[in-house]
Amino acid sequence: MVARSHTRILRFVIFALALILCGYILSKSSGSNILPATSTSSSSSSSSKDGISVDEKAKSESKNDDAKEALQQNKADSSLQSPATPGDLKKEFVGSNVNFQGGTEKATFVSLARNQDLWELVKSIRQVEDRFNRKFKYDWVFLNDEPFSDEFKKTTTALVSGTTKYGLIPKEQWSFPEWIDTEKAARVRQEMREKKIIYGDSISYRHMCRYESGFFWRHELMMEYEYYWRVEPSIDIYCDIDYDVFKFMRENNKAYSFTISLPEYKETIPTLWETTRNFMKEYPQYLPENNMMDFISDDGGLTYNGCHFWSNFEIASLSLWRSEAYTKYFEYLDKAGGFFYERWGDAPVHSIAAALFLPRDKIHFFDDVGYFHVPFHNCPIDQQIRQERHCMCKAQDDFTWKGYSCTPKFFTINNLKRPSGWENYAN
Ligand SMILES: Nc1nc2c(ncn2[C@@H]2O[C@H](COP(=O)(O)OP(=O)(O)OP(=O)(O)O)[C@@H](O)[C@H]2O)c(=O)[nH]1
Ligand SMILES: [Mg+2]
Repeated sequence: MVARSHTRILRFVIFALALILCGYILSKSSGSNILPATSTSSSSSSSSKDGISVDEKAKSESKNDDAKEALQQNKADSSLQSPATPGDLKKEFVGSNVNFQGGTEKATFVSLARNQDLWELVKSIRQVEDRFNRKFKYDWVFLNDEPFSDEFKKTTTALVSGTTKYGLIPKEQWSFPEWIDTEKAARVRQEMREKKIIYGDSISYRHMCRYESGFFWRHELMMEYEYYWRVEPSIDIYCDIDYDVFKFMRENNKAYSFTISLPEYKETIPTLWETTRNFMKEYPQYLPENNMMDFISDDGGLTYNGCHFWSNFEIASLSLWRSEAYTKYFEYLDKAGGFFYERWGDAPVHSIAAALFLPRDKIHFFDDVGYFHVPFHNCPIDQQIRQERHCMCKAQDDFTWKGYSCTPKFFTINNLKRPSGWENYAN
């Protein structure tokens, strides 16, 4: 009798345990479906053998294979990402209400300019104000290697709805560092002049690229801000922007954004990638596992494919440049001398850094602002966006889906959904 009741209890316990086990398995599988993409990807990649850092590859005998495997892993991880299109992210529209009390982010516009750039910059400012800033009234910082003229200051202050600030660039940030062999640099400029490389013979262009790479974010006027939007002379903003892009960046956890991407002119950066690879070998800790190496390299980091975000438009977090990783990276590049011995641009430097030092989901493609800097246009091909935002551009001019653009690659590697009909704008 006792033995029979024991058997019954034992059977009951086994049955109960089986039920609990089933419940546990079910809850695990549904739980993984609702996990945010980043945690899903990091948990899956942590079980993988390695990440994508070149240094890790260097540790192994089969460098190339490891990198390829890591690249595959990254691709697999990115397929778990959401949302489906860049436009699906959270945006708080304020409409075209110019009486809106203004933006609340610690953010500013920033323009590096010469006094003679004034009237081309005025056109840019006027459009940025009309399309966006008259609603949000963010500050505008102007930087120059010479003092700004009164005309420059008066004219721009009258146009900007926020507070304007004018900064002088310290001489040591706009001159040859002492470790640069200026004769060697002069020989390179002469060679580039003969090869007719654009800006190849210019000293000031090189200072500009070095400054935008390593110093604008350290200017004392920039210290109080967390985000910036870089504006150059002679650009166009094609569409209304009725939401606070800085707030958008913060709320969606974005650190870098772009409107146009394309391959760099290789003659200007012969050793930039080699120098970057050496940096990665020395500092593998700066590369997060879910970085975007596959945007800038098609062979797992062996070579640079030249893809870069066109940095004449940038909305980004200053913390990216202030980070230890980027500060060290810039110093490393600066010491290598390529800003002067070659003609390294701030666009490939920023882009390589963003792709390597950020988790990929922190990089955003703005598909709805409409932008032009000679000679490329970003014009939303979605007719509804163009009409709703009063865009003044032709979809046929949009560069995004053209063969030379790197943005299709950005969509592919991040598993983003392309707008319908993109094929019609590919040629
Ligand atoms: N203060 C200062 N600003 C400069 C100088 N050279 C360029 N800039 C600014 O740096 C930014 C980039 O220079 P751009 O001449 O537009 O360079 P780019 O966009 O590669 O070339 P473009 O196709 O000619 O526009 C712009 O905001 C310029 O106003 C300079 O010597 N001094
Ligand atoms: Mg320009």
